[in-house]
Amino acid sequence: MARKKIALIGSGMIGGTLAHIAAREELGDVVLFDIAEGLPQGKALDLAESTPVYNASVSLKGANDYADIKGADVCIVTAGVARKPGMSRDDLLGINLKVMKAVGEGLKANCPDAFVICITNPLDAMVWALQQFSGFKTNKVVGMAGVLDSSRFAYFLSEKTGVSVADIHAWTLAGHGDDMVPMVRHSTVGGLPLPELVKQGWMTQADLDGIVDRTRKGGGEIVALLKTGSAYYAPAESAISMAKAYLNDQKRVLPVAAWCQGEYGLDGMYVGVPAVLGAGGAEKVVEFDLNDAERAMFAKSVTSVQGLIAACKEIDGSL
Ligand code: TXD
Repeated sequence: MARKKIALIGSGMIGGTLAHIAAREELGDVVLFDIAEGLPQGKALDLAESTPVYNASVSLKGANDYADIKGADVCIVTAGVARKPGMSRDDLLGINLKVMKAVGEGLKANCPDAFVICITNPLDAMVWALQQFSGFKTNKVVGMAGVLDSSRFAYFLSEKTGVSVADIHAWTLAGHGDDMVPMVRHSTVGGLPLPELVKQGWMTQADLDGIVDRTRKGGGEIVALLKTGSAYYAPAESAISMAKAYLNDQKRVLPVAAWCQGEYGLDGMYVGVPAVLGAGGAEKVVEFDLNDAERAMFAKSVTSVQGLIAACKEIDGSL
């Protein structure tokens, strides 16, 4: 069997980290693509020169021409601009929408069968735009945000309780904005739902509320510390877990921005929900039962995403 081909569209902080993990884990041959000349070539060469150290039998190539991603099995898209302190994810919309148009056309022409993972912000609107511009089936285009947000949630819970992250299952749903919905009732530490942990005295309700709030603002916390850009290690690891679920047909249930048609009462849009990821891409959306308060938070977040999609349509009349 030939090696798989992983195309990384955007070779900045997340793109470079993705290439590093993909090479170390021998997921396949890696093509780093960017509009900046020299950047993808330099990162690819640097990484290729590291492969003899850990005996990874993969090739890495930098490219400025979409022809080089021909036949890719997985494309992970980070192209665009990232947040600087003081910016919201939504401030990136105008610039990144144009980038999604170019990327969508490049993917359509060169790797029509690829599984596409969009990371570019504002995530839920950009994954929608990318699916529209590429014309790919909705199950083959997903967005990465929920795995990251849930991982942050799990990390904060681990820090508070002292329980290993391996025994924590945390979920966040809805849009990748500060109004995302951390699922308190559905998240567990050692099998116990979070409200039960409060009851048993593992943490106070105020502690839990603080963790939920910190999760929602987790991206901004990193931006404020780094000052020159946004998070990249955890986002890259998150997208790799999704790529592996597809490449190895793992049927993992991961929170991703998936196309919902009917599920959660939605009429054809991308938003963060748990979905089964396997060789068929996003194979099935998993529906959590939401209580009134959760449904209201979910609806608020969906309304924000719908606002961003309306803004995309206003900017680009072809959408
Ligand atoms: O959870 C999530 N989805 C996210 C999303 C978590 C963290 C960061 N998130 C977003 O990912 C962030 O707001 C950005 O929109 C993307 C990429 O973040 P990264 O930190 O990797 O940004 P960089 O380092 O600025 O890299 C972007 C690269 C840069 O090298 C540009 O030259 C390139 O994108 N770029 C392009 N490549 C190809 N084609 C076009 N048109 C293009 N325009 C810019």
